[in-house]
Amino acid sequence: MAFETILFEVTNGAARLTLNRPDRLNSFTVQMHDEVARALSYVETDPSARVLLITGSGRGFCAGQDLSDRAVTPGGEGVDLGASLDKSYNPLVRRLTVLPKPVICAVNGVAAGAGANIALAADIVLAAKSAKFIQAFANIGLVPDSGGTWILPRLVGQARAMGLALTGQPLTAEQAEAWGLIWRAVDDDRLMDETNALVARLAAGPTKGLAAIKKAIRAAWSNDLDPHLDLERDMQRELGRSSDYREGVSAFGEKRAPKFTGN
Ligand code: T3D
Repeated sequence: MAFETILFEVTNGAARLTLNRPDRLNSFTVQMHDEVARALSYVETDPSARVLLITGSGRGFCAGQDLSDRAVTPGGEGVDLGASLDKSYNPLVRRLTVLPKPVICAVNGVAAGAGANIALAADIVLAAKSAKFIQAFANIGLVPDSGGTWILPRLVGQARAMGLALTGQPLTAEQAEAWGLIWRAVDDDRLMDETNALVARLAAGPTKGLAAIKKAIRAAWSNDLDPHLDLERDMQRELGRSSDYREGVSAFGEKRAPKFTGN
């Protein structure tokens, strides 16, 4: 696959997608959305890709929408940004959250606007300590999109969600970790080593079981306990028939590391 705005490879069980417009802090254009969508289609269908890593090149992770693509002037016409969300941002967030494989995001630098919320749509977020999360939307008269107004109050509570969204103030990676917005803030020079270790661990994991964990935890946002217990039962029933479960139990008994195949 040939790409111009992203880097994409699948090696050792892991798909690695790098947003690659560093001069524009990896902000999204129509072309970049198209290329990310094509890469995601590959990850969705290729069983050899058992985990997806998303990161950015250069000093930023992603500055959201490329504003130079929005030809608006103070006295001019407005634009239908809902169409952009329908076509690009919402499908991307939906696909990341339902992908039956773990999505890891390594936030290497500033994550602003939709860039912040696409990062937060990942299942595990690691960030360099120098990175910042900015709900930049209020600065340009918009509402946090890409799931921002949905995920923020759930992860950090209403008071902090309101503060972040209404002021657009940057949140440091360390504060984001302390608030429960992300998994871990790590020293900048350790980010990719720590991310790669996590990616390797998950790529060698019991893929079906990991997919079920992801699905169950995400479903918990909207389920009552009773149906959720039924969901766990149904998942466990299916996983009990998987070869990775049999391998995991056998390996435990034999005091060796399991060799999961993802089946
Ligand atoms: O439109 C729709 O489809 C609706 C959906 C919207 C989703 C959204 O994401 S809306 C929010 C869009 N994003 C922003 O408003 C963020 C804009 N950027 C910034 O506020 C700042 O750049 C940052 C806080 C992210 C980083 O600041 P700083 O000082 O570290 O870097 P900088 O100097 O501002 O940016 C570096 C370069 O990247 C600069 O270009 P230059 O001057 O070197 O030629 C800057 O213009 C460019 N850049 C940064 N963000 C964007 C961008 N260019 C286009 N679009 C951007 N979003």
